[in-house]
Amino acid sequence: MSQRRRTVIGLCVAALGLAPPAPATDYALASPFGIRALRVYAVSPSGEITLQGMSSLPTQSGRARVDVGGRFAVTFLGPHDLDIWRIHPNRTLSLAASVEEGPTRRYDADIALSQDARVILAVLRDYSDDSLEFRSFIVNNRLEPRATPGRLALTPDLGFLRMGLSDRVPYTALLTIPADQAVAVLSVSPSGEITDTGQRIATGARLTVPLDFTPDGRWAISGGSVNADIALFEIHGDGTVTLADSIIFPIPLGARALRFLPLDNIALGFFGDGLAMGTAAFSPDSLLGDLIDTAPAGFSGPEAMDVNPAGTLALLDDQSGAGQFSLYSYFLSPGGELTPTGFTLAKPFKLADLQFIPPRTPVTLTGDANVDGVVDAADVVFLVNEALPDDKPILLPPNFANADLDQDVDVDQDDLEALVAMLVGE
Ligand SMILES: [Ca+2]
Ligand SMILES: [Ca+2]
Ligand SMILES: [Ca+2]
Repeated sequence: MSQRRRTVIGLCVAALGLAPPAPATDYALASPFGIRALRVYAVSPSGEITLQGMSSLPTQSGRARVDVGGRFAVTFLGPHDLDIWRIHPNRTLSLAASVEEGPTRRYDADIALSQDARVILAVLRDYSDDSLEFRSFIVNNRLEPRATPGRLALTPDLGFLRMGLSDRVPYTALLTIPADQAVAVLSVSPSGEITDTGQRIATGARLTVPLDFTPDGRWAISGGSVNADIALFEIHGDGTVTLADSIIFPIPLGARALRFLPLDNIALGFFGDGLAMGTAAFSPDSLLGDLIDTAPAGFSGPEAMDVNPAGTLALLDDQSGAGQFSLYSYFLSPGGELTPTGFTLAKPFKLADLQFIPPRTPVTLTGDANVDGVVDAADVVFLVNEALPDDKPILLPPNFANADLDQDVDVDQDDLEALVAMLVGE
């Protein structure tokens, strides 16, 4: 293309306002160990980290999962066992719902949120007989976790458990059983019925890193400290799961935290004993490849790390001094190179989990709940049938954005009344 023609196109693009948008500030939800408030940190495009806000109520240490639509987060082992936190448009947090009669408090537990944010799977370990109890919940449009009749009990040879939930099949749950050097495969139906498929995948490694999934739910990674820094699993369309690949890098002490990057089939990890962040290539053809790059970190064993939705920044929690922990930010290139931004934020506590909050799905047409391009009586029918019954799962983010007419991050009777008023021209 000629320079002149390129300039003309450039001018047209500028005139139409189609210049690429400036990078936006990212927000990350942080769950500290101990009984503390949840935090939201802002990370600027240059990597500067600031405390944006805190929940008004504390929660107890544990995993925090964030909805793909950026509408809510779920925490476990809280004062009421399972809490759902509404994420308001200004990124403040408020408690939306709690499971008050949750499972009896036991010491070891984990929680998984399906990739479509509709199903929560909780696992609790009972130390009296070393059994596991699984329970499922459906998240509805008022952000309430509705307990389903789905239950399952297992008594495997236990270790420190990690559980994740893929949208494949749907849904397929992977449970790492470090003591067995294995992964168990469970099946969860859209209505929350839990089945042990009986599949046990020998990994030859004690996997202790929380599972992460590609957006299509097909690939999962975990990792550990013996025989596999990264283990890659493929979840097939028929519900079977295979160990596709595993890899050890010449870095001490294995992986502590792993994430797929949203770009270019690269996985990011925190490896070693405070040694380094690293990136590794991954592709469906060649599977796990070489370590691409490393960058310095603190000197502890962090468990909290995440990548922003654009795949341009990573945030890591690590020990940084006597009794001090810091958040570190890194630039990520499309090719997987890591560069410290130079920005850190010190704090006196360690994080159990860290998750970037996905950007809010934009409203395409206010009131067009069924997303067919028009606002009419069919949207009233859709709300009445698909959104308002308490046992219906939360709408997918594009439907939810259009259906939440009053923008208070739920779809309820008020939204239905607003839609009806809009249609009759009030
Ligand atoms: Ca419609
Ligand atoms: Ca609403
Ligand atoms: Ca409301």
